[in-house]
Amino acid sequence: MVHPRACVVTGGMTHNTLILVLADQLSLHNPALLAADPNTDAVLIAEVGEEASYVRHNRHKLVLLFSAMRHFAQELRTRGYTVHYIELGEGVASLEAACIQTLAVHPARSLAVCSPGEYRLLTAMRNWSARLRLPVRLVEDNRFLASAADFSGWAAGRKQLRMEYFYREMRKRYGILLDGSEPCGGKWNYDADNRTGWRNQITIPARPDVSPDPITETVVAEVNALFPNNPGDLTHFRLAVTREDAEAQFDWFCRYGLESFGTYQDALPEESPWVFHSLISMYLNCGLLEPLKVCQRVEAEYRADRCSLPAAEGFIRQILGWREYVRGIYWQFMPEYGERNTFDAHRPLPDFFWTGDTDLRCLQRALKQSLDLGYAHHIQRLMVIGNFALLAGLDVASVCDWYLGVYVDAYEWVELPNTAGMALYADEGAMASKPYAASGKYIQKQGNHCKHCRYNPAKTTGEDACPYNSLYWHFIDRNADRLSGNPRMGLIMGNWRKRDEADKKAIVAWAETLLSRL
Ligand code: FAD
Ligand code: DLZ
Repeated sequence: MVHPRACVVTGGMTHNTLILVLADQLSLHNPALLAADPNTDAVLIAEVGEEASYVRHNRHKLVLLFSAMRHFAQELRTRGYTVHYIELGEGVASLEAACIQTLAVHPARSLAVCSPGEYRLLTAMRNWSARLRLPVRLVEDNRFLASAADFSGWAAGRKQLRMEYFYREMRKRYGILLDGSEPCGGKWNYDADNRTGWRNQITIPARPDVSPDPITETVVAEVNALFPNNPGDLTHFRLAVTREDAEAQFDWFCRYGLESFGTYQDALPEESPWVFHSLISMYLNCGLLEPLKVCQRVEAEYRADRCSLPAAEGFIRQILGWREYVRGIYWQFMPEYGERNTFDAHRPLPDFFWTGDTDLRCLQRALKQSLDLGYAHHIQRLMVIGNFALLAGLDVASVCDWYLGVYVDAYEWVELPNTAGMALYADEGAMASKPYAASGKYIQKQGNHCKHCRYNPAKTTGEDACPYNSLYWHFIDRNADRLSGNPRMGLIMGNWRKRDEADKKAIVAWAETLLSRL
């Protein structure tokens, strides 16, 4: 293996364009790279302090990105590009500083960068031209299937921006799972077939690991040394850091996971942190995999009779639908979206969010794997951790920071709408038609954690009652004014109103006791 820095070209040749490639843009289809001429242009890839520490990133995420960046630099060099590479140990503070430092040694006539995924960076880059005193071109990120303008066009004049209708447009636009102009099977959505709870029905297959190569091993040592207090247990770093390995992981999923993913998408088993999920968000989000290719491969599995329609549709909906939709919501409403807080939730994050030390089994399992591995599947993020944060009224900004730091796939464009919008309903219903609030009964129905838990999901008050139960009613009670206006909450609000006053008092009082213990 060639050390990335070994190939850095030194000397004062003036490049035509210096192309900055960010850690989450590691694709040969990066539009700034596509326009490049390797004979006259050069690439800059930089590991910098500010990006590595603007939240407490999981160490798995840091290793994934830095190792993937180093491997991508190698790949570009083999394709004839000149790559200037800055490693974290060199102590460069920010992306802007990395550009200044590189341009001082390797002048260029202009700088180009694919538009960043976060509003924070975009705002900074808009000032770069003046600050760096050269033309800076922000090239639209075309690695997504809907641009911000496409989404605004779709959103214009609509009262509600529901994912389902956006998704149908995307299916039509990309000709995915269509028979002529109709959806395969006659229905757009097979969600009802994707919700089976877990009762140990089948064996969950073991996943193949990717063995760390010397570059990854070096990065693991550096990250352990430089980020001793960040979450993430690196004794088991198992992620792919190259396109080939990410594709192999996805291929494994298509062969051994996809069919059961369809059935158990919403399941909460004790037995596995991953269940039948694909584990590809981290690769899609940093450029190692491409969303359209992934959807097309899954459609091909269905067409070849290797998986059912509900499995293929259920998976494609996540990528062609949800992933594109949340990105659309982000760019549609930023920066003000980040300030919203429907329920005025400000309770500080309990310490156990950073340790996983809680005796609520489902929450403990979800928190521990999030901290240790940087991964939790969707229902753990939404209905276990997010639901707890919603019911307990945890501070929206702190919860968002936690999600942004803890997961290997987290970038604000995808994390914020999912956390503030979907999980916490902090966006006043821009995304969800009602809060995803649930009692312990939902968690019991979806999995087998309750069997291993000291709390009883059938009880609402008392030391052995599942805390989700009284917290659920406390949430309903304290937000009754706001929730009563929501037609989808009518039934539940009516049930609460009709309950015996003494019962209601006891439940609210017990929830207050639990909240005071947080
Ligand atoms: P699978 O379950 O196998 O799904 C396949 C793919 O669909 C995923 O890889 C992902 O690319 C896409 N997908 C599914 N649901 C969503 C969604 N709601 N939004 C966007 N893409 C989706 N996803 C992130 O990529 N980054 C985040 O920071 C992130 N934060 C989240 C925070 C909360 C509170 C919630 C509820 C969800 C969040 N998600 C996030 C969405 C989803 O939970 C993850 O994409 C998924 O768990 C990743 O695991 P997987 O690759 O095994 O996904
Ligand atoms: C997330 C991240 C991290 C941890 N480190 C770097 C880095 O050192 N250099 C870099 O170019 N990008 C990094 N990133 C990704 C950026 O923060 C990312 O481009 C934004 O989050 C926008 O999506």
